Amino acid sequence: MTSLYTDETPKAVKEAKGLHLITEQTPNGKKVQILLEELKEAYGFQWTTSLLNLDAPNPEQNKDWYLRLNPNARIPIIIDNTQTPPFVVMESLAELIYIQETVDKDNIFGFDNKVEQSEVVQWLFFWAAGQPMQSQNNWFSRSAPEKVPFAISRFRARTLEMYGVLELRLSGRYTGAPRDFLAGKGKGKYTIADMGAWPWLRAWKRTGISEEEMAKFPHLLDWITRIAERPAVDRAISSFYDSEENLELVVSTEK
Ligand SMILES: N[C@@H](CCC(=O)N[C@@H](CS)C(=O)NCC(=O)O)C(=O)O
Repeated sequence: MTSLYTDETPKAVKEAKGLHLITEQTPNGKKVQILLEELKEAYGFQWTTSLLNLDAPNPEQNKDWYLRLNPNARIPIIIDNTQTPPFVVMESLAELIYIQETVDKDNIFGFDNKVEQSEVVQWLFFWAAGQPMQSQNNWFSRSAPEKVPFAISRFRARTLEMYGVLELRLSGRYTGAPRDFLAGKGKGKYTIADMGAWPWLRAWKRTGISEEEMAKFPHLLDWITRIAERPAVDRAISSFYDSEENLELVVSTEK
């Protein structure tokens, strides 16, 4: 039987017990970090973490030991060592669903009710499709080797369109009452649907959106603040998950 691990796989990864997270302090990593920190607070849940320096000269995510775990060469991933054989989950939003379904027994961050849970899935899918607008906007406006004005204005407009959809949902314009969170009856409940989108939305300034443009989304701004105030979220975006700050957790096969 082929193994998940090779001789090259860092010890911290292959000897991990329980749930092991491989991440870095980026918006996609933060989604999963938030859920795990929330579960720690709600249930005392424990897991272990490894960090990858994504910008290293010879980055680990492109090496065989990592591609064996995630052919998409991206973080975050989780490895559930309570399964036999250990089970890997890639794609941050799929990881939120897997962890919520397996760890959150009381459905604190999801719903028993299939109709409300469908809203969670709808908003996760919405954001899975919307997020690339923001990441492409960031790449074309910050990293592209040449300026392509058409691409910048296209992705910027599509990012603002996505923000507008979230604003419409939260404003309650068509339901008569504003909502606190994306999914669930009434004002909604804080769930993985919010955790999946929040790390990108909170970074609106870095995306180049102006205060004036953002002022058109007052309910979205309140939602960003509401989630930012949670202690688990504060821990999830702390330097603990930053490979430049927490060297002890960094895994590398470089000599
Ligand atoms: N759709 C993936 C995207 C993951 C992703 O793009 N991760 C970035 C960091 S935010 C990454 O690993 N980049 C490393 C690289 O591109 O080499 C997810 O949601 O998990």
